Amino acid sequence: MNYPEFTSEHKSLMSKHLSKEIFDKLKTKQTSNNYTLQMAINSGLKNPDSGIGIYAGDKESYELYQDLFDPIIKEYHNFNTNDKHQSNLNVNDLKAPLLKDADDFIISTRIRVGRNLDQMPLGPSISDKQRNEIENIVSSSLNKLEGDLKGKYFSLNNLSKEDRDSLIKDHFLFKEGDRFLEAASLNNSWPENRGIFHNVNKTFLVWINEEDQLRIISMQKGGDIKEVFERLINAIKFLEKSMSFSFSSHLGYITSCPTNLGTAMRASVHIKLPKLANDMNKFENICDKYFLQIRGINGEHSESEGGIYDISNKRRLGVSEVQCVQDMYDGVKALIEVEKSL
Ligand code: ADP
Ligand code: IOM
Repeated sequence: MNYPEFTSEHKSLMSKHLSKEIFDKLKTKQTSNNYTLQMAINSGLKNPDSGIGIYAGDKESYELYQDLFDPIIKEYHNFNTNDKHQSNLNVNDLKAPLLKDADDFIISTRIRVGRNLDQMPLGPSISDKQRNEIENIVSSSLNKLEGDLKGKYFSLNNLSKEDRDSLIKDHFLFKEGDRFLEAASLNNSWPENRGIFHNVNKTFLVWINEEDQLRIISMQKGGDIKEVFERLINAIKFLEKSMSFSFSSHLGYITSCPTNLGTAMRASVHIKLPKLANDMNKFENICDKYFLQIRGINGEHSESEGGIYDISNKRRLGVSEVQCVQDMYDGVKALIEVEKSL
């Protein structure tokens, strides 16, 4: 492979940080799972509008291709090569009383973490057999849940097209045919061994074998952020009893996309901010101040509709889970104050 010809269309952090010198140093390496630099950067090359444009195929990728991953991690998370990650899953440390008038603005709250099994390579380099094993391990553990979290696992193959579409439309299920994941080999053998577990009222969900092997999700209508966080913590603790997740003291939970390293947490609200939407400069400045990211109404790479936005924490590495949720809560509180004043 020759050094890629990046054009002004390439917006990703990968295209920004992949110099010819780094490329030449890394281009012939491969991890013990045969994951190469070419595989890692394919998504960003095929999709110039990628935000990051690079995926790890295994934990080892973050070490072997460190010359490229580290500056990307530094820029996205403000996290240095020798820094240590920290975790805090104590809900009592979160300062998030119900916001006044929250339900006039917040439509729903969702907090998810990504996880990958310790003994497996990451999604971009797992085999069909390993994907099948992961589905069996995770779904059989989830099927043992009792109480509020009790539910059922549905493999994509056993869901009708109609049911799949309606789960996607209602924001419960990952979308199909994502071109970023496709180019990262994350959609290989689609839809085999992918699926969703959910409890009866769909406040607790787990996606299996999408961008990460598990996306553990707690969500509900309205703005009770603490309740959503508490449910998520209970679910994580339950799963940790029967499986061990890939983790390092430096990078925290290991995920296929470097944006998710650390806590792998995205705490978000769907929120109506039609007045702020008319002044995107002001909107973005508040989001930057509180370390927030703005997404559209159908998740990453989608547009807003009707002045409704998906607002979430941007920092995930080097800050604890409590801090991720606190960032979102503090920022959302500030956004609501400004929206009310306009
Ligand atoms: P992820 O959150 O796992 O990074 P996406 O950004 O693609 O992935 O979002 C996945 C789905 O979750 C999308 O349908 C998105 O609209 C939905 N979603 C995200 N935040 C919320 C929320 N606060 N309330 C309801 N749905 C949400
Ligand atoms: N997490 C991942 N889907 N995303 C950051 C892709 C990208 O835009 O590069």
